[in-house]
Amino acid sequence: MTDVSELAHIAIEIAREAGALARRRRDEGVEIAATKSSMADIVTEADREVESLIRDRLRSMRPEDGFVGEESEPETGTSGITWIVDPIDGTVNYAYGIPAYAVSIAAVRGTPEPDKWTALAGVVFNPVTAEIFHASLGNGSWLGGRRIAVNDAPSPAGALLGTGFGYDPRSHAGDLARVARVMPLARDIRRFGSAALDLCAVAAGRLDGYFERGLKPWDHAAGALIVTEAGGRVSVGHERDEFGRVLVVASNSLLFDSLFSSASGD
Ligand code: LIP
Repeated sequence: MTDVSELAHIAIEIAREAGALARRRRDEGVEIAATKSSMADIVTEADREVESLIRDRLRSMRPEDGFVGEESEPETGTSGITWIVDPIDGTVNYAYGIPAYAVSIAAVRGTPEPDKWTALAGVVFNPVTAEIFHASLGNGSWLGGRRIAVNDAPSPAGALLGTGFGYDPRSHAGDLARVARVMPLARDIRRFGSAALDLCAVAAGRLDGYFERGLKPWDHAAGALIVTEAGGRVSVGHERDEFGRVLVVASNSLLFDSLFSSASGD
């Protein structure tokens, strides 16, 4: 029987060390190492260095587990557990010095694909605010030592919603059309620039809901568990748009169906 609390404890310890490294490198000055899917999709030397630290720590603490990270080749383990890692989620914020980026580490059981895995533990750590969100399956969601829950008291003013836009400029018209469809539900929209922190904001009741097309498994693996363990609902879609992007929707249970329906219309 897997001790999910132990997996969360390991992820918390490593996320804190990795976050401290990311912040140190940010303070020293950030170098763009390369671009990926588009000119806007950047990777920094720190992304690579932080993921390497996380991978090394996991290899020594959990040598039989698999690994899937944003910046390095996947590795299949023998334990049935795989670590899904985004070393610095909110990379563009990080490069610009905006204090909204996070280390995201999740442990999942089964095939490491979002529609097949069972998330067991998730940690999202913002090293600038020192806020660490964490959850393990069946044990609730926490911000540090404080229990958190989604906001299930809808405001008559409407929902405060988070979203994001893809790196491919060709996808922006569709993204904006999606925002227009969702707007009748909203009092306002926030675009923080880190999916992991957006999902944690839903879990903590700082956002009523979040929707975005184009996330990768490492963007949402930890945050999605933190939402569901906080009493929320999360959908990671199967159908892909013309740019191959799936839709992620997360919110409290009261808002979910209407948000999912409006955000899915494309
Ligand atoms: C980012 C997400 C963000 C999304 C960006 C990008 P990255 O992840 O956190 O919500 O809008 O397009 O996917 O690239 O910083 O790890």
